[in-house]
Amino acid sequence: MIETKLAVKGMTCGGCVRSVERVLTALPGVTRVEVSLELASATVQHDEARSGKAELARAVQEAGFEAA
Ligand code: 9UX
Repeated sequence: MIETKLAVKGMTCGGCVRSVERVLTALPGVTRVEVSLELASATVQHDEARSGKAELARAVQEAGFEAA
């Protein structure tokens, strides 16, 4: 289990935060998600053998946001 912090650009309201939380929480091996509008970030605890950093970023991008 590791913790990854992604920079997420493009979130402008609480609905965006919930969207990002939802797509990250849905990934296999994700056990904790904290998304901050103010910090433009998503902090995720995950089993990297099931979902790695690239999968996290891709899920956020597919939801319509920039992630790095
Ligand atoms: Mo808020 Mo985000 O109405 O795409 S959900 S701006």
